[in-house]
Amino acid sequence: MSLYLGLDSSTQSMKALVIDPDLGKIVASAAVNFGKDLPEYGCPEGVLANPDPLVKHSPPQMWLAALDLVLSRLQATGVAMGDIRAISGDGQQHGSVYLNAQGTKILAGLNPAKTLANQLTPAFSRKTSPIWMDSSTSAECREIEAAVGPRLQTDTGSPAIERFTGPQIRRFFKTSPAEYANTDRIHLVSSFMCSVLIGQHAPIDFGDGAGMNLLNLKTGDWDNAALDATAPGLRDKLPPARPATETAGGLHAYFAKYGLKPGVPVILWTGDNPSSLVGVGASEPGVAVISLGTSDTFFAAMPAMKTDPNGCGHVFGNPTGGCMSLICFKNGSLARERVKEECKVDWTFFEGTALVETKPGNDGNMALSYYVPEITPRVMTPGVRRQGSPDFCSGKAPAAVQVRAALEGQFCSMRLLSEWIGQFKTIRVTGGASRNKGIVQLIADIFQADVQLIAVPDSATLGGAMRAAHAAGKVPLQDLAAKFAAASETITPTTGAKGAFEAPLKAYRKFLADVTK
Ligand code: ADP
Ligand code: XUL
Repeated sequence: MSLYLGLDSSTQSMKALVIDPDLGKIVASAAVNFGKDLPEYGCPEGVLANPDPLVKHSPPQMWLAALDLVLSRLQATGVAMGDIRAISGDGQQHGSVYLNAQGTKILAGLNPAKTLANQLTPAFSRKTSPIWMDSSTSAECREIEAAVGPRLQTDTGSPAIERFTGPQIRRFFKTSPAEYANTDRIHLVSSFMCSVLIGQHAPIDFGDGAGMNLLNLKTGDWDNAALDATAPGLRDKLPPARPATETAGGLHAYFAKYGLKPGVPVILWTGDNPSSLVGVGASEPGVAVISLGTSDTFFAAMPAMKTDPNGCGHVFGNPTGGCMSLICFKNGSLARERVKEECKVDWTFFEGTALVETKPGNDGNMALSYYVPEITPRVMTPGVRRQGSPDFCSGKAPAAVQVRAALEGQFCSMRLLSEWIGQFKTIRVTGGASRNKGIVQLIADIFQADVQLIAVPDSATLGGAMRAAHAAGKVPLQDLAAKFAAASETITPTTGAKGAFEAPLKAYRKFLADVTK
């Protein structure tokens, strides 16, 4: 039997999934929720509390504790761990982990009698890891942009962006120069978790590496001007950048305690969005993907590299070769959760009542719900922006009106701000909120596209297992996509919805222009 393991180190959880390509079946899965299962780390939503709303860090030990726990839970399912032939995975993008010179030795000598978190604690030169939700680096972004100029966007795929790793590294160098000097290696979450599995420093792949403002996508190497603009001696602190199809190394003997075979190939990890591109079977151009996880993202494989004229979107490496485009909305699921709490309703209300009791356009009641600083469009001051009736604007409208406004605001913004990526007849949706049929129908109506659901909502985790089977087991990606990522259901636009969203889209275009003035 040849099994393949995918792991996903995301914002709020660590997931594991094992596939059997011969049977075309997922044979086991396990998950660890940081808030519920590891409350000792004080991160109910995966992030440490901080008095500054712009600062969002997580403890890297929490990810290590979650890796130990998810593997023991996977083993407890009774799956034949010894038949796992290769492993790959993905991490939340942009987050970074800082190791001192002891890190290399500690990784190599991992002792199965101790936990990963305990053993690696002395290896961190920066106690906490900035993650993608952080927006504290505006000054550093301006400095990097001034130094590199417009070719930062054309060559690395993005202008300088607060959550990207380069600006985060620059801020660390400026605010903690001694700790920066004491840093021997800087990893992304993805390359860090991969390094732990192999007990040595793993490369960073082109998919996740492109989220750093440091990788030249045209040469496939770190960009000297971007490195110089970020921090001194940075090239020596970064692992090499390599294609996601390469093997990082063999599994460290530490993991034999979970029944895994030491030495099985570990394929380079990538970012969660690039991994989802594979896991939803959209690694060839033509189909767009909407991922409704903690963040909402819209992405697609690109036929040719082009950058966002609005300066919000990105180009990343496609883990199967070439490039992918992406826009990310920080006020995704977490904003929907806030609206749900404020309106004292549940997800079934989002699915039915809210959208049945109101009509497209919401009688002109519009909301742009920025509970935290937003990435797309760039809005640094949080707050819900409302337009419409006096009752609605003072937050007194019925719950159904407020829920529709929040959802229409999110998905009209997504439709308008993804125009540079292209228009798509088919969109695949994934992530936790994709199980909400009300949200999915609204997406079909606003985008005027067929929306396909995939049987496996954890597409990033699945993408890791598929990439392992492809790279190490030589299983063709098309076969894997046909077996694991076929559409389970297609939702078509409601008859008559086309005209219904023309005026609201026009109004949201103006609203968005006003809030970003
Ligand atoms: P991540 O991988 O970023 O940790 P997931 O893809 O697991 O996130 O999605 C988690 C989110 O899914 C939760 O924050 C929750 O708000 C949302 N969610 C779960 N079920 C529903 C539902 N029925 N309707 C809408 N949103 C949901
Ligand atoms: C993408 C982004 C988020 C994170 C967390 O650019 O910042 O989607 O990858 O999911």
